[in-house]
Amino acid sequence: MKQSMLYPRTTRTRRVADLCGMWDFRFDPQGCGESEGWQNGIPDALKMVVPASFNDFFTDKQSREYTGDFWYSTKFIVPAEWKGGHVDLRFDAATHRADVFVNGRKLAFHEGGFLPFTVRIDDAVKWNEENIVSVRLNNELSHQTLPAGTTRTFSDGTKISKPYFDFFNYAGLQRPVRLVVTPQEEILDFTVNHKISGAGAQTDYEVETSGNHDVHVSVFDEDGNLAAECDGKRGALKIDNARLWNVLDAYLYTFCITIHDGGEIIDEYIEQIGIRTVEVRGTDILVNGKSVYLKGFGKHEDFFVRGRGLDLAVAKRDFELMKWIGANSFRTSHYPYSEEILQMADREGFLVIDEIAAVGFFASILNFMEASTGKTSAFFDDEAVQTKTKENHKAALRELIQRDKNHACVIAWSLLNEPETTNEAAVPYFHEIFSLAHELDVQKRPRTFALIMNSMPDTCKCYSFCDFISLNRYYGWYMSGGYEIRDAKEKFIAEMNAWRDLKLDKPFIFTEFGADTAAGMHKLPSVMWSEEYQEEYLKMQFEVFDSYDFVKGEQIWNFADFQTVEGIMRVDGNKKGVFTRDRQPKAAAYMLRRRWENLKTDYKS
Ligand code: BDP
Repeated sequence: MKQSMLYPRTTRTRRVADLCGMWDFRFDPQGCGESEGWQNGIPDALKMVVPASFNDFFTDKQSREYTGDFWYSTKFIVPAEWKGGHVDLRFDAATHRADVFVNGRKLAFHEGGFLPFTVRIDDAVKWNEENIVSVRLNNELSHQTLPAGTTRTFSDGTKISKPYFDFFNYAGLQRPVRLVVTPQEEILDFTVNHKISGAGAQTDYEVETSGNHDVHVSVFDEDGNLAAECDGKRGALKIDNARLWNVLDAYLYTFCITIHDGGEIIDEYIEQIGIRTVEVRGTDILVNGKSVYLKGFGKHEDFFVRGRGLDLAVAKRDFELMKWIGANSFRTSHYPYSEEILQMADREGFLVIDEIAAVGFFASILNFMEASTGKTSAFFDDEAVQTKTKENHKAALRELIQRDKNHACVIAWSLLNEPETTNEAAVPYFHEIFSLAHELDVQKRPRTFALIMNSMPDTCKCYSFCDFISLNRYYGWYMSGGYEIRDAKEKFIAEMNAWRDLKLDKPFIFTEFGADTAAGMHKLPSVMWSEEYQEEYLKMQFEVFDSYDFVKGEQIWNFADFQTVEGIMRVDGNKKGVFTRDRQPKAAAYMLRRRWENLKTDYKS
C-alpha cells in the first residue's frame, strides 16, 4: 500500500502524539549495535535532543565530526483506546539513512535525510504498555548519496566525511518524530490542481483512500464560510469570486476531506490550500497569469547549537527579515526544508524554488572554486552514479513531489544543484530525472537546476532540460575579485551576451551570486571580505542583471552566514550572508532593502 506523506494533523478521526524530547543516544563506530541488542535499548547511552543535529552539542572534535552508524532510542506508551486504528511512527527526517526497530523488530529502512517516512507499527505494538523505538542512523557520504561526497578512514579506523558540498554535514533526527493514529479506512493522499477563469477558480482534485467508502470534499474560506463542495474521489471544486493566493498577499482556503458511510465520518483530513496557477511563458514566470520577478535568497536550515534541527523561532525570524528587506522568494538550497517552513511560506505568500538534495554531483571538495577554473571531474561517467545514485535520486523526487505538491508557495522544482554538465554522460541521466518530475507533478510546475560556473552556454550539455535557467555565478568573487572586478564585469557581460545570442526564449534566474563578508570589517577603499566590498560586488551584479530583460530574478547567496567544513577557504563557515548567523544585518542588507523596495513584483513585465 502507498505510504502516506500527509502532514500529521489531529482531526475528528486522527490522533497525533509528539515523541520529541530527550532520547537515548550512542555512537556505534564498530557497527556492533544490532548484534549487541541495542534495538532493545541502548546500553550506556547519552541523552540527545530531538529534533536537532547531534554535532554541535559536543565539546570534543571526534564526536562533533563523527561519521558512521549511531543510534537513537526512546520509549512510548500506546493507549488501548487507539486499538482498531493504524499506528504509524512518522519521522519528518532522519539524516541520512535509518533502520527503524520497534520492540526489537526491524520494521523499516529509509534512505535520504531530508524527507519524511512513516513506519506502520500495528503488528509490533504493545497496547497500554511501554514500547521502545530504536533507530540506527548513518551519515556517511558517497557518490551514491544525496548529497554526495566521500568518506575517508584514518589509520586508526575513524571515519571522516568529505562532502562535495559547502555546508556542514549535520546529521541526526533533525526534525520531529510523531505517532500518528488513523482509522482502518484512511485518506492516504490528495492532489489539487487549479484553473482560473475570470473571477472564478476551479480546483480539480483527486483523493486516494485505502477503501471504497464515499469521499466528500468541502472548501471553506478564511471566514469559515463554505465556498465549494464535491462528492467523489475525483472532482472539480468551483469557486465563484475566488480569492487567489498571490505573491506576498496569500489567501488560504481550508480543504476538509472526509471518508464517510452515510452520516458516519470514517476519516477526516484538513489542509490549508492557496489557489494559484504557475507557468513559464516565453521569458516570463507567471503566477496567476502575471509576470513575477523573484527577489530573495538561497538559504540553509542552519543555526547555532542545534545545527540543522527544526527551530520554528529561527524560521519565524527569517520570514520577518525577508519581509523587512523586500524579498518575495527563496530556494530551499540544497535539500527539501521542513514542512513547517513551507507552511509559513504559504501563509506569507513567498515563492519557493523547492530543491532536492542532489548536490555535490561534481567530484571535488572545493568544487565551488575549481569549477570557476573550468575543471571537470567526470562525475556522471561513474557506473554507480548511473544506477544507484539515479535510483536514490528518483526515489527522493517521488517523495518530494508527494510531500510538497499541494503547497501554493512551491512554484518550481530544482532537481540538482551545480552538477557537472559538461559531459555527455549527464544527458540521459538528466532526461530521466526531468521527465519523472514532469510526470509526477499534476501542476506541471517549471523544472530547473542550478548551473555551476563551468556550465557555460558553450559547455553545458543540459540547460535545455530547464523550463527556466538558474545561474550560480561568482564574477568578482571566485573569478576576478577585488580591484579586478572591472574584468569580472566584462567577463560576466560576455557570458550573458552568449546566453542572449542562443535565443532560448526562457526566463533566467540568478540562484546564486555573493561575496564572503566578515561582519563589522570596514575598509576604505574596500578590500575583499569587507562590508564595503560586498556592496560594491552587489552593485556590479545588479548593473548586469538590469541590462537583460530575460533575467527574471535574483536570489543572493546567502541569506545568512552558515556552517561548513573547516578549511583554508572558510572562516568558521561561509560568510556570504546578507545577515550574520545570528540574524543581524550586514551593511548590504540596507542596500538590498533600498533596491528591492523599489523593484515591483512585475519588474520587467
Ligand atoms: C556554490 C554552491 C554553494 C556554496 C557557494 C559558495 O552552490 O553551496 O556555498 O557556491 O561558494 O558553489 O559560497
